[in-house]
Amino acid sequence: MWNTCILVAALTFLLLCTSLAIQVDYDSNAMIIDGQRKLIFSGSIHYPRSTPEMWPDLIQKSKDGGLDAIDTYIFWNVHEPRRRQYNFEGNLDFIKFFKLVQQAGLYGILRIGPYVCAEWNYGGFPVWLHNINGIEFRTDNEIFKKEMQIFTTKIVDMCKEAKLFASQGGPIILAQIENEYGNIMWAYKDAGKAYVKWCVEMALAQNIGVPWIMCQQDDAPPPIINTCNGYYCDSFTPNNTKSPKMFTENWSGWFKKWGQKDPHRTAEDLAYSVARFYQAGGVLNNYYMYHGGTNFGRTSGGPFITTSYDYDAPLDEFGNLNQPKWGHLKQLHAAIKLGEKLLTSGKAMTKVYGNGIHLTTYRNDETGERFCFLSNNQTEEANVDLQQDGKFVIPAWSVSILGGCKKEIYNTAKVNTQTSIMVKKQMDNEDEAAKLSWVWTPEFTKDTLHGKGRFRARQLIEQKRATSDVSDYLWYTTSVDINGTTWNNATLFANSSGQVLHAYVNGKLIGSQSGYKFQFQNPVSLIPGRNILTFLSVTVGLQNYGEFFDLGPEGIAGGPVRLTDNKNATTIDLSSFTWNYKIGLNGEAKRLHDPKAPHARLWRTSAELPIGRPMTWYKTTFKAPSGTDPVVVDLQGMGKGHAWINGNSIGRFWPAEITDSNGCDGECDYRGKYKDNKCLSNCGNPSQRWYHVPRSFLASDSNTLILFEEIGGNLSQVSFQTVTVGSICANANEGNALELSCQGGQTISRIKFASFGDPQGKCGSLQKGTCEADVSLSAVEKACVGKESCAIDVSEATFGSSKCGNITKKLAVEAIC
Ligand SMILES: *[C@@H]1O[C@H](CO)[C@@H](O)[C@H](O)[C@H]1NC(C)=O
Ligand SMILES: *[C@@H]1O[C@H](CO)[C@@H](O)[C@H](O)[C@H]1NC(C)=O
Ligand SMILES: *[C@@H]1O[C@H](CO)[C@@H](O)[C@H](O)[C@H]1NC(C)=O
Ligand SMILES: *[C@@H]1O[C@H](CO)[C@@H](O)[C@H](O)[C@H]1NC(C)=O
Ligand SMILES: *[C@@H]1O[C@H](CO)[C@@H](O)[C@H](O)[C@H]1NC(C)=O
Ligand SMILES: *[C@@H]1O[C@H](CO)[C@@H](O)[C@H](O)[C@H]1NC(C)=O
Ligand SMILES: *[C@@H]1O[C@H](CO)[C@@H](O)[C@H](O)[C@H]1NC(C)=O
Ligand SMILES: *[C@@H]1O[C@H](CO)[C@@H](O)[C@H](O)[C@H]1NC(C)=O
Ligand SMILES: CC(=O)N[C@H]1CO[C@H](CO)[C@@H](O)[C@@H]1O
Repeated sequence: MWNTCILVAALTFLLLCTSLAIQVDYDSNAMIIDGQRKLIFSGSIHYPRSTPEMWPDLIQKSKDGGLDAIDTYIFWNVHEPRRRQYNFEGNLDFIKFFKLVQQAGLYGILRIGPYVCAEWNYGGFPVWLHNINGIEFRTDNEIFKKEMQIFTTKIVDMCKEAKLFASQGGPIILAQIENEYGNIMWAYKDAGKAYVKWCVEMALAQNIGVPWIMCQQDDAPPPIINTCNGYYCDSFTPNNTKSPKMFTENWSGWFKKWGQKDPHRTAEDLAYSVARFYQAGGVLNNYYMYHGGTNFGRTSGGPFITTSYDYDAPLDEFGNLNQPKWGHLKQLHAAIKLGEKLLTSGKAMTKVYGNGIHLTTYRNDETGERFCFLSNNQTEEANVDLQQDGKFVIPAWSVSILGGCKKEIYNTAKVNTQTSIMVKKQMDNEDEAAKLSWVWTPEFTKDTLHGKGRFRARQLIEQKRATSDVSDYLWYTTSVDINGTTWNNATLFANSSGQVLHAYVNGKLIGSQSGYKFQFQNPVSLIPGRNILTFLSVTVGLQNYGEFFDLGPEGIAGGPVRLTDNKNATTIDLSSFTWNYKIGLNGEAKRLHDPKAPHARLWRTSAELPIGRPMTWYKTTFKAPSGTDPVVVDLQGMGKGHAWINGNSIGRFWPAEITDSNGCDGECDYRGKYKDNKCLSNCGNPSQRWYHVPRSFLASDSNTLILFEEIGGNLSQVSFQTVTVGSICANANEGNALELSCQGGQTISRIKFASFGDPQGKCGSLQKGTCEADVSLSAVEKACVGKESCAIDVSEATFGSSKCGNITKKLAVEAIC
């Protein structure tokens, strides 16, 4: 009976606890949550960059990877697309996202901003905000501050209502106001300082019961915690000595722009950065990103950020494990957590050995317990003699974590996780995939090409001002009368502030150009009398970073636009002519992207499908690939435009934007400071060829893909594929276990290579060394073939003698899923 009583009491206590306040506190060495001193591993997952159907899996994989917390920004412009009209549906339901985080038993970090940067369209600001008279962003401006306060309060109130703050028993342990303002504050002078002060007061008055942070804001007054963003934050210390050391954006990789190669940050270097941070007293590390995801719709920032926001994060764009990064970090988190008690006590001593060798010892003087980090920041391996604790070899640019300061339990440069090489698989029935049958319809352009618009002005209006960013597209058109003469040798000049410009004379496309800011110049021929000039100006994501970035013009803002007759050097400045404007495409107004819209008769079936035709809509139907692996559409051959699946945007596409063919050669060396031009791949290819089609956008039977092609494309290679693990490779030293696994229910079908001895080379080109055990291949085949995952003890007990003599042997395997 007595036991039952305790049990009932304990259960009641648990039930009570779930709805009770969780106290979040901190000091310089720990986050203190309900009295427990903790180190926090956090990862950024931005809810609008995936789908609600993906969230539970992404969150679970984060937890399995050893994270304690999930961090997200809040994206103002998608939540308030029109002033005071809010949207929190579907993948904008951040409340549901945080509830799932809570259900998984993780903490949440709420980064409201509401300026977020994030390679997000206009840094998260709605464009209507820009168009309010008298407003000035991110400074001591009453109109801006009022709008920012209204939005911040709305988000805080929604969280409070859903009881999401830890102080209410919810998951959110930290909240952030503003974002990296310290980087650009100089430009706002005293008004910037007043603004920061206001941000702090406004945030504190929200009364959320958990600490507020500001990143890159070294003058943040207490109790606001200033945090660090970057590739490395080991040398960062918050100004307030009471604040914990937090790394809010440790960039796990990098984002990509149209035309740029694929960035890659190695698992070894990312682990090095994180281990160095905790070695130097770090308390909270947040991976930016842990899952990058996809810029659906027109959400990508820029200009020129790609639709994929993969970021080379531990979870790839589609939610697959990015191995070995995910597994290598999981082991790092587990290793550091072994020292959590000692690390959060803050009793640390660092001994510098010279040559970039640092030994940091955390110690409990009462019990004598110790935990060590031994780091080497040089590009050569080093031998260190720790006397009675032993001799250690520390690989170049690495950190060893030493349990009890005696035993290496982890080294950031020794990767013991499999490498998974992801592949794109054609649909089972390839014939069917090849046989996508298309219908098409031209974008109706006769109106604007004939000089008609919806409103007019005697000036060249800035694009955001004209469109409020409801579309990427803005038409500018005017006419010029050259009277009785012919200008058969003339030049059209237009000064554009970006990002893409198509120019038409008398209904004919004469040239296109793209860039940040550029001067379009093209030969033209004008007929006697009236000539019509039309420009289609296109944005590809609005700027998201920099001081006064919000004021950066887009489109043919102010021009000038000029026509020059080269024969007699006469120039007409058209800048203050009467210009007719039209916002958006006719197809957008007609909702051509929506297969449910009643336009059946618009779509043409013709034996000859137009190829390379600009301004064309295409439509096809297809069956969803079977299985659960993520789906992509391969748009190789297409030019530039926008794609929709069953009416849902999967983002802009631009396969015609090819990357530079140089700069991908050479070994990817993890050693030395990471830069975003290191370890690049995908040279000379479309910068983005595959586009994510979330499974939840698909119906089991028939689905519709609609493309708007702006510059001309060739549909013959468009197909649906799935993304899955192709081959997997792993290495493990004698005495460890080697683990392999496929995904999505696939099994290991074949062992391509296995050698227990001194194998050489890397994944894809592994080779036998000077010696190996005879049964290497057969033993691995026996353990793994036909299984989804397997583990092998790497020892002579498993393999028999390797005939290698007195060396540390290792097992290397390449298998096919
Ligand atoms: C905070 O520290 C930085 C250098 O770490 C220094 O430049 C800055 O002036 C300090 N700010 C305040 C408000 O103390
Ligand atoms: C390595 O550490 C030393 C201090 O021991 C420091 O002076 C040096 O700048 C560091 N080098 C790199 C590449 O971080
Ligand atoms: C053509 O004639 C009109 C009317 O006289 C005049 O305004 C215009 O400037 C002339 N165009 C050119 C190119 O000379
Ligand atoms: C083009 O426009 C920019 C403003 O976006 C202006 O600074 C520049 O002087 C203009 N260039 C020319 C050639 O007029
Ligand atoms: C156009 O006129 C310029 C200036 O007179 C001349 O140099 C050029 O050769 C001409 N081009 C053509 C195609 O006639
Ligand atoms: C130059 O061209 C303009 C506009 O077409 C015309 O009015 C003028 O007479 C021409 N001048 C000469 C010298 O040909
Ligand atoms: C379209 O692409 C296919 C496949 O790459 C190619 O065979 C064909 O020639 C292309 N058509 C045109 C008109 O370029
Ligand atoms: C093997 O190497 C270890 C360490 O180098 C050494 O202590 C041991 O005596 C060697 N054993 C043999 C049989 O050579
Ligand atoms: C805040 C910070 O450390 N930013 C750095 C991040 O890394 C890039 C590239 O190395 C640097 O240019 C930034 O200064």
